[in-house]
Amino acid sequence: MTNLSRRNLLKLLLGSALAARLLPSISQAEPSVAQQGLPRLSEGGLFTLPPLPYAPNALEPYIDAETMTLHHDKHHAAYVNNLNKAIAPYPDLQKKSLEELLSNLDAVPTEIRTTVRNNAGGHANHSHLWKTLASPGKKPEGKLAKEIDESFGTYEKWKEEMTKTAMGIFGSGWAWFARNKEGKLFIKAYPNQDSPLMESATLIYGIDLWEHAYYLKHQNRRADYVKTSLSIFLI
Ligand code: MN3
Repeated sequence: MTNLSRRNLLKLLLGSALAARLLPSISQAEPSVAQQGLPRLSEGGLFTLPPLPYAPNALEPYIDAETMTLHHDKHHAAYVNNLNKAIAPYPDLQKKSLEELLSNLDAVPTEIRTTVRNNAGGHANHSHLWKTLASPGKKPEGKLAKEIDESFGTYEKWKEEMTKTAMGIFGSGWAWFARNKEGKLFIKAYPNQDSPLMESATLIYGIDLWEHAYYLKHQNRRADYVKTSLSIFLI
């Protein structure tokens, strides 16, 4: 090997080592889709059901395994399947993320707009929910805890506001704690599977007020379920 080619080889090796070191920071700088951590489209243009990030019984006695299994394997799966069915004839829509679909529903053809609203919303809301249920008794920490105090007074007041919002929902819907695109925290009720993503907000924590989320365990005692939900989330 000549000196020149040895030098080139060295350069190449150093270059790839440097690239490997830089790669993690490049991937961390991905846009909002990755930050929200919502499922992306597969290469085939289909949405897929993300697996539960824990065993179905992991949150007992707070959430029973049967509810968790039905909720994820049947209800969430149905939103994914219905969304895929709706966008199947529209190759352009199959390139869009959940955020892109939901934040610009006017770009969705009228004949499937409600179906996409309900099912993309259902897919996004549930995908986020599974990731935030954990660690009983854990409270928000650090910057978010400080922001909650600034925006709502205290963590207890924030809980009261979440409870009031959740209990005020008539029929099925969600109480969402989210951050609007200006960076402000808010709590708001959404009907059906509507999502703060429709307003380009970032999801933080949602309480699913559909009866399928709690009826097996709590029956008509929605207040018990809301209290439970507020005791087991991890932000
Ligand atoms: Mn649900």
